[in-house]
Amino acid sequence: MKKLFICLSLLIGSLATFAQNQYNIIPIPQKLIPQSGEFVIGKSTSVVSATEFKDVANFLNEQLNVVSGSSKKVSIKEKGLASSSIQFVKNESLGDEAYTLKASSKQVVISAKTAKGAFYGVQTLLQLLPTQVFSESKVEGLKLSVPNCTIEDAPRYVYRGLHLDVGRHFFPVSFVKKFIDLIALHKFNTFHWHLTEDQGWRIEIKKYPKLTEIGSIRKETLVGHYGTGKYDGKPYGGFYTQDEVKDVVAYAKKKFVTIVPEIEMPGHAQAALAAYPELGCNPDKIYEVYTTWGVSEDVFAPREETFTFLENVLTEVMELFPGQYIHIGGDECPKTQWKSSRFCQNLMKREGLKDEHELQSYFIRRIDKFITSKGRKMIGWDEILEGGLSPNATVMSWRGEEGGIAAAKEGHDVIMTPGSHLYLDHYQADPKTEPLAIGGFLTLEKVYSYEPAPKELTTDQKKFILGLQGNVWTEYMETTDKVEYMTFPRACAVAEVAWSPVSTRNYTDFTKRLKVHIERLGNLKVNYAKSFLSAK
Ligand code: TNX
Repeated sequence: MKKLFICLSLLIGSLATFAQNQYNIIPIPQKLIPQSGEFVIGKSTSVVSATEFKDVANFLNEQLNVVSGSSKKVSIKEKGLASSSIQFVKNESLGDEAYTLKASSKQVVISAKTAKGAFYGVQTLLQLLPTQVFSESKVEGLKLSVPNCTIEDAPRYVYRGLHLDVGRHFFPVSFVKKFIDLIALHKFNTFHWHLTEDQGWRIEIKKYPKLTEIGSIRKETLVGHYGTGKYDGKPYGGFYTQDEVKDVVAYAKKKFVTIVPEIEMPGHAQAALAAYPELGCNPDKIYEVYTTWGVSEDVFAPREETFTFLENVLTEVMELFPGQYIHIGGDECPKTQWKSSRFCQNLMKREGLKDEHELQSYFIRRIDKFITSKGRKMIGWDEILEGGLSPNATVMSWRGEEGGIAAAKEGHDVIMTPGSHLYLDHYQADPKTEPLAIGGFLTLEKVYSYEPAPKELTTDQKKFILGLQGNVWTEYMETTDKVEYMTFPRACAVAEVAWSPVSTRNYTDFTKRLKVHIERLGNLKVNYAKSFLSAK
């Protein structure tokens, strides 16, 4: 009897493991109950949707058509169940980004309150299917089976972001779209597009054509690490036209991704000054688009002409990007030139500003006022705390968490993106065996261990932490392949920290799921890094 019991529990145990092994969803859902049996998508299966979710249902249907080589259409039905079907159902009682998914032998039902929730349900369904469902063409003999289960899911944080610096290196629209696809696949909802830098201005501004005519091209680029003093001698440039930006914004909208555009000020502005030197502290200086990495001392002067220029630029930017947030940078603004500028020193006296940090704060506050007057919200890097935080600002904490903690204590919204855990430009494995990176050392495991709600905050203060973001600075990423290599799979870990409740998170389990997930990335032709596979 005892033996039989042992045998039975072993059998049940292995069946359970078998069942568990089929659920390799990243980010892991809040609640998943495995069930026996499977739903098989076949010739007779129909995709049925409430009108509101038709586009989302189409998105799923199109992918299924690609891999199965069929040309089925989605049918619209508010209620009533077809025999073998995938159904999209409206459920008012769910949260804005939440969904439920029920897979049983006859049907899969995805319920949501919003199309966005339904879209996340689709992302989960795709990850319940064999990984070849992410292929770009028909897969012969593919059995489209979904293991039965009941899932209830919703994100932990409202802001789940991934950032891309296109200033240091420029990446074409086709890649930006692929990046957005990958953002959506991982249930991130925000793409932070870092559009201007010392080394290149990358967005067309109609009122100031020289920003791209002159500011988008540098005459050469540093070779290797800062300090080598070697340059490649090759002009480098690129920018997005406003039509391309509109196209990308529309594309992101379909994937339920909001774009946060970033226009850097008052620092990281050398490319803009190369185009319009009159906006700098020394209008007579010959400014060039920066050819080396690091922090340039050439910054905007806080003159009325500069504010007019920036307001005009931001007006065009706000017309292009409908999201609530506009990022104005604010980081790494050396004060050297402000210190030795008669204009700046006089302005400080006139405005009663006691030092140059307060002058930076004056600068940011004026921009905040402008952005707020247009019904938008301003985000800035944590330096905007120095010299007094602007009333409506959201802070992105990058120099550790201190800035975020201070801002939350003052009642400001915060997005966590500390260099220690979320800088995907740092080395992810032994630098001896890795391609050149900026420095640092950030393993997949360390990213995964990140906890965005600091102990220093009370429960009420923690509510100001809106979420987190992985940053992809591209000084050392010359190609899209390298961007993918540095971003993945670490972004998968960022996604899980942002979406999944702490109680479901476990690194060993994550890496098990990730081994399946990288097959998906492979099918999507993502050049992900494999070093985590050999990490002890
Ligand atoms: C700091 S993060 C910067 C970037 C660099 C990055 C390199 C931030 C607001 N500023 O300009 O690219 O470090 O890791």
